[in-house]
Amino acid sequence: MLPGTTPELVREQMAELADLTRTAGAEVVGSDIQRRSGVDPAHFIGMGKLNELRELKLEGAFDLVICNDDLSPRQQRNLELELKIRVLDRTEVILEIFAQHARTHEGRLQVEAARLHHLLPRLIGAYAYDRQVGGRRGGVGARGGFGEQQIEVERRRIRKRMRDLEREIEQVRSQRHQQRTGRRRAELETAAIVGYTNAGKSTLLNTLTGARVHAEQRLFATLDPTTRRVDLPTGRGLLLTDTVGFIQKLPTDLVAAFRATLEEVTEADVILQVLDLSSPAAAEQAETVEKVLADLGAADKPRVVALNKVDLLGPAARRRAVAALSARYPGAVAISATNKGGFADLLEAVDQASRGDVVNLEILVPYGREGVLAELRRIGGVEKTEYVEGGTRAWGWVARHAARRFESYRTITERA
Ligand SMILES: Nc1nc2c(ncn2[C@@H]2O[C@H](COP(=O)(O)OP(=O)(O)OP(=O)(O)O)[C@@H](O)[C@H]2O)c(=O)[nH]1
Ligand SMILES: [Mg+2]
Repeated sequence: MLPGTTPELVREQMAELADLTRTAGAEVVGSDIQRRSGVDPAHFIGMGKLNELRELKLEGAFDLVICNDDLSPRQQRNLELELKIRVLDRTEVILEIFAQHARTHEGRLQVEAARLHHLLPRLIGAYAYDRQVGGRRGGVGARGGFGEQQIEVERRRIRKRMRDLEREIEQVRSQRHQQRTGRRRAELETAAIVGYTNAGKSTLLNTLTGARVHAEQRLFATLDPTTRRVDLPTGRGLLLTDTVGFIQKLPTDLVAAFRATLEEVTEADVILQVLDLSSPAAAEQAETVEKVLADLGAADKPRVVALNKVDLLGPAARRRAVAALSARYPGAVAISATNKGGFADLLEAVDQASRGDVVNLEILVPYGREGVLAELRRIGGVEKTEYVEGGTRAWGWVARHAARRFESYRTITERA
């Protein structure tokens, strides 16, 4: 624990690290926190702590050490040499989980790129490329036996693989871009569901749209984006995308590698932010999400905040939690993604936030051309209709970029 953090924050981070560790498939047998004024450049922890760990290790208490902060390649290697076991940091545990959960070609490419990027500066003798990339588990591979020359060969091989991956990921990006352009042509506004991992994003997509994205009580259940259409109360359709969750200290390697996926967030018209209100760390998680959104350049997009999992809280706890977050997010809507509580208010808020740059229309639709009105309902809104001689007069609105579709029916152009 370093100056600038509080014991509560460190405890929460350690609890989360334990969750990450279990999700990655390891068992947590103990944890320890050391208070220091600065990290030890050679070993990260102090010599006294290192000796303690060495003794515990001799007693056979553990066979893996995971550090909550990022270790430099040198610290990691020194610790491994001193303790003679695998030493990982938080980033590597997250990379491991991503590697296990990547299902699609796109997801796998991105994870591999992130892992290689992370591995390259750590390729110092103790690592074998095949174990790292070919084997299911990351971290420490075969020990010793690697001369400088061999390492250089490995380095070159990894750099080449990284260039190939970069090219493939670029292709994935342009495919995604085309898909988005295709969706744009459908003239529907888009919203991206974002939030801390395990906040309930996939559950929300599923209950709102009938999608069947895998949702689970584990971290980073979702890596690949899924887009489905949701019908707003007015009948307007909106495209909703669920994607990878955020976490504090999200490895920068991952953010860079997942650029193709995260563009779903940057390109969305609206951000639908899901917060797990039942988590004691809800406020910190919200801060993390703010940081990532700012990094992605998406912090200023129109946003709807959903305070999820209210069903897990009693009335008093619920009031307290809602009050605590409403100061930060005044228009936030309390919901339960599992039992659809609060969905009417949520959809209303999403409807308002996703109207974007709209123009009001007054159109006259001849009888027999009712499809035009249905179209206006689907991509915009109809506020009032009146049957007159010659057809139906309708007042409504539509996104500016789609207004020309109704040009030939307009009776008054540009009202506001
Ligand atoms: N009680 C309750 N549980 C919920 C609610 N929403 C989601 N959950 C549970 O929370 C867990 C995580 O839900 P997911 O939908 O997978 O969360 P996510 O945000 O998609 O998580 P990642 O994809 O892992 O980032 C699951 O076990 C859900 O059943 C809710 O409103 N109430
Ligand atoms: Mg999910």
